[in-house]
Amino acid sequence: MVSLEGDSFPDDVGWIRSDRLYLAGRTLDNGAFLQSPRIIQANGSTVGQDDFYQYSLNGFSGSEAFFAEWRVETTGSRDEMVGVGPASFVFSGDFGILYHFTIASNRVLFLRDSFVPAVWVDIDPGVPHEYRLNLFGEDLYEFFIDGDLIDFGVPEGVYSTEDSRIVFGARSVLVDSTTSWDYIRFGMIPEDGSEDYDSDGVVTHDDFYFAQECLSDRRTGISGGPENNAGPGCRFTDFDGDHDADILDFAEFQNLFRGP
Ligand SMILES: [Ca+2]
Ligand SMILES: [Ca+2]
Ligand SMILES: [Ca+2]
Ligand SMILES: [Ca+2]
Repeated sequence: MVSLEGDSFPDDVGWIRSDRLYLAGRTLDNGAFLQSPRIIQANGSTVGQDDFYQYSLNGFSGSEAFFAEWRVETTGSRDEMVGVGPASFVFSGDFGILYHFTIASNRVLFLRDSFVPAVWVDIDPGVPHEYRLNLFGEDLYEFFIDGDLIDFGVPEGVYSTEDSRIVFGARSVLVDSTTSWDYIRFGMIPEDGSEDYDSDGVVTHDDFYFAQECLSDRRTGISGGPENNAGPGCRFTDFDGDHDADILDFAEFQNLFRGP
């Protein structure tokens, strides 16, 4: 499992920063990684800044159950989408299969490739949203926003393969914008009820970080507490299998807990 929690710059924790001509400003703020591309004048023309990062999925190639989840908010409107802005998150690679997300303040575009219909989704502006893609080999892909299943189907092939990589970033196309990434996480989907988020076979403090998050109901996309559907990202901590993440599940977390 790889996670970028917004308290470090991506290139300090294993991501490769793309070499761009007009790099956007960036900062860390209260657990979020912020990118602030601007429209600038350069060499007599108007250009938009951008900033992109990539991470190789080589270590995950051929996974039977792979997920990526990211929580992001951006100020750029849907007008930016003509130039693949303001924010994008891409399951990329050198060959055919890909999953491509363009995210604006109030709209999301999900593309698989040019032969299948694009999926457009309106979202509430001004709040972060949680996005998640589950990939089950050749059998199934599932796309969620804030825990709601938006699109699913049979993939055109297995992802990831040896050339696969995740790419994300922000770009100004027509206007200045700010994109705030609360986190980006990806890896093997942990077993339901295992309490082992990072699938390393032991329940430790690293898993606690994610389990306690699932108990919250104060953030968009997370519905902790009894009788709520805790969503696909919290199945690992739903020990009793009733779809919620509550104190009963957490009691089992404590039983399995093996220290830091
Ligand atoms: Ca964060
Ligand atoms: Ca673990
Ligand atoms: Ca319960
Ligand atoms: Ca439960």
